[in-house]
Amino acid sequence: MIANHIKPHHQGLVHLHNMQNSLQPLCLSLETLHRVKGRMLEAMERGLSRRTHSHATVRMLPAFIRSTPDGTGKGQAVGAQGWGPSLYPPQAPPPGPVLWSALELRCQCPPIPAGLWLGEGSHLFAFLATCLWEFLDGLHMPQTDFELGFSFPFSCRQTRLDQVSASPGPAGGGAGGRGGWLGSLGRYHIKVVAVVNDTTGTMMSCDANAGPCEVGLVVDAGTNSCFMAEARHVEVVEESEGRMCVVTEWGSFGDDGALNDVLSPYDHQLDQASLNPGRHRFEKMISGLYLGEIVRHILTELFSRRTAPALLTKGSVQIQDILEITDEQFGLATARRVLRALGLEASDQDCFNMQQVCKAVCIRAAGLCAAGLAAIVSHMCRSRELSRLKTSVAVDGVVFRAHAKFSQTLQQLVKQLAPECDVTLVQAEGSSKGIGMVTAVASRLAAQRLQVNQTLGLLQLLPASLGTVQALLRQEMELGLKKETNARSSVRMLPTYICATPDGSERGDFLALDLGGTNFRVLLVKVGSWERGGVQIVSEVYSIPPHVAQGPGSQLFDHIVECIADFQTKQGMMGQTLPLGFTFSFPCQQTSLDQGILLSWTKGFNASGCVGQDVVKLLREAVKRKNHFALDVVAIVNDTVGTMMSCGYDDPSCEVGLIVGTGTNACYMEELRNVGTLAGEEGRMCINMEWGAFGDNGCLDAFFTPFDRQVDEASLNPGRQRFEKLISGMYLGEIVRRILLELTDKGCLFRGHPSPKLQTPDIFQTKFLSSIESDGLALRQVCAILEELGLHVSCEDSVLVREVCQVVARRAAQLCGAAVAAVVEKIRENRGLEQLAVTVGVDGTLYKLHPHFAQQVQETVRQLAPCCSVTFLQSEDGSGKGAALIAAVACRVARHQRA
Ligand code: 0WK
Ligand code: BGC
Repeated sequence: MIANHIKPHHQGLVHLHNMQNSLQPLCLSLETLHRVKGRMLEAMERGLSRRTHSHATVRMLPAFIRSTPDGTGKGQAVGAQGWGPSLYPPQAPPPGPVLWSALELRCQCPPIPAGLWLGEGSHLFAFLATCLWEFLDGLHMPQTDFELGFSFPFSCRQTRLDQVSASPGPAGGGAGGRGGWLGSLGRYHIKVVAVVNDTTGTMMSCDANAGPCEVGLVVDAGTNSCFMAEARHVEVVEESEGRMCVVTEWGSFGDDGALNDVLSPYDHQLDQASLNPGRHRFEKMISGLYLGEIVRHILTELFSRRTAPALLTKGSVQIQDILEITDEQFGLATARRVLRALGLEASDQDCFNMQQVCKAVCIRAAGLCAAGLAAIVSHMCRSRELSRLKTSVAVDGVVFRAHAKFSQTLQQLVKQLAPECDVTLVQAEGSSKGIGMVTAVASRLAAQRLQVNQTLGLLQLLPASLGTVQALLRQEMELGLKKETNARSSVRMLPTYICATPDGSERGDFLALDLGGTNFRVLLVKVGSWERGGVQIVSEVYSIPPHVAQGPGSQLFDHIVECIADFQTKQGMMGQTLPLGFTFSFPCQQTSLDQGILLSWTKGFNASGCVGQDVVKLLREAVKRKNHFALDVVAIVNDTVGTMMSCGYDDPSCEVGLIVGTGTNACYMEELRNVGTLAGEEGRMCINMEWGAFGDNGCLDAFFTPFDRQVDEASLNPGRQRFEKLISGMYLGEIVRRILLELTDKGCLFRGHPSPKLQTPDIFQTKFLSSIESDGLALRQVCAILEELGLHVSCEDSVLVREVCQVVARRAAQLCGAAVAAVVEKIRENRGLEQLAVTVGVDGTLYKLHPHFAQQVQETVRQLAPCCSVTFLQSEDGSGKGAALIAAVACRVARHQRA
């Protein structure tokens, strides 16, 4: 496909047949290029994989650049570029120190003495430092502190954007280098913020407004490429979120023999005579340092009958000559000049043949480059699970710039080799601007990280702080248990009149209501022997609309009665009066099992005329009002108690009930002797802690961040349920939203532009946290959630939003864990045990559905209560079952008392 264009011209020294024979090995069919692309993809995978990375030929080195310019980079930075003998034609910005500020470029270009390339590395770096110093002096600027971006076009293993270890490179750059060669330079303080490969500088020099440019390609003395990979595929780095620029170092592709069937005899000759035989095989077929030698080897073969010393001299054919010779207009004249310089008196035919040879060598280089580039864009398309990828590729280097046909061939072949990708080649404005961009992006990201750490640092709790919360809760528990101090405690430690857990002898059918969580449920619970299947439940979910939850109390209880009636009708139970257990998930002061005075509403409820009332009475009054049926309420229980009972039915060592859902709370079996608000010394009683109100007396103020205060002030019950507002599902989304607004305001998110939706209270639901944090969710889906909120989202935005969600949810889980640790430690001490084994029955959507919450609670409990082995048992049937079991126990006890 590539070289079949040789037409006979004046019959010269070389027979047409010989020409075709000599150039045949350079002819690569599309099919061959597809094969090369396939092998490049495999080599890239090996480079990305932690298992095969160390011996991969295409090393896929992470560059620690996580984003490409978004047009907001600003500031002033110094760039320094050091590399081998200058290959740059006059119009390109020369190597050497540059000053970059807001797209203004100033530079200086001292030639680097060749000797320094093969000498002591420290000498080379000392030379570069001196250049920079002189350059800065030349600027006559008062400023002495500069941030520096350093383009170092050799393969480097980076551990951070500003930290590298250089491995010996091919392009004459033998000297080893370290990033630490700067610091204070006379009166200047230079902070190296970025060391970048020239491919990265090239990619970053793309104009941000020209659409995504996520690939950099250099075809100069050497050749190399980089692209923005999915971080989770770059296994050698910890980061798994967002993107990570990877420098392929594709020059060494084929060093393992993968290109043996593509290499021509000229390539082998060149390689044998090179500084590093057997290495950098791909580079030696493509880049400017070698194309001259390939041409010379072919000419040596073609003019074998007339050899001149110059023709046999290595390096006697220069890349500039080759590039000029391929020029349709002036090429033949240059060919004559070069052949004469090689000691050959050339005919027109010889010049024409020389031109064909140069074209064939360059076209093959373009073809191989296209196969490599196609592999990269296909990999990006696949790893992002896209059906079509659209990206620009920034290209730099003398071979690409000076050879018009090279870029055309490259563009055409990439289209054929990667038809699923829409690739635009963009000639880069030189990597100097790119380095400025990298430095600007690096300092922008560094500044942002500082802001983010400051903001999120407020929510990060050290083990000592969690220990303090544990101790403070214990203190409040003790206050709450004592009659004299109960009123002072923020944790009301409410007796529930539950002294025993089910013993399995309970039998019968019971009605149960479950109010106070996400859903209101009516349940029919049949309690039978284990043999007969134990407990069977039929239930129906009903909603409690906000206007009912926050309207007149009578309306709320009428609504409840309507739901019961609907349920009984559906179950064909009309006319039956079953004992009923009422799970009422709000703080109630009980004086018996079937009487509970509502102390305050919480969560989204605020029905009037209920606080201070016996809610069982309110329910009975509604039943009378509605006159649909009779009701036999035998027990009112808190959802924590219902949950403990429900789990206790399967696991008798379940003595703690925990809810982390819309609200949060816990109960546990306390020694009656410790319950100062009740008479009696023997036995135990279940205490509903109402820990949601922990801190309402100010004891937790040190832990409230400005975001927590904002959420509290905007809530239905400011100043109350402070602990709940740090932990439960009703509030976490709102805390996240307020942090996102703060970070947007600081320019760290969404380019500083919040959407109207994001400014709407309660719009960021807690379920978003669970989905955003779920491991399998690709960032693209995080973007989708945020775009739903009318936001323009970048990859980094998604990563940061996920981090905010993680920090808020982790704090909630840790605080919850500290509270559970306080409870189980209390039980252990109550019983004077060295070690306590206990089960905690848990329910609540946040605990059950958040991907990491449960595990983080358990981890915290293990740390803070090492003498307790705590099993967390998730309740399957909710607390309605528990309420029915409590009703069953109450009926059993009542029957025995009547007997
Ligand atoms: C299910 C229980 C119910 C409790 C709820 C809490 O059956 O009593 O109130 O869990 O979780 P939420 O629905 O608030 O997430
Ligand atoms: C209520 C508790 C309830 C908890 C979990 C809190 O708001 O005060 O009674 O147990 O939510 O639903």
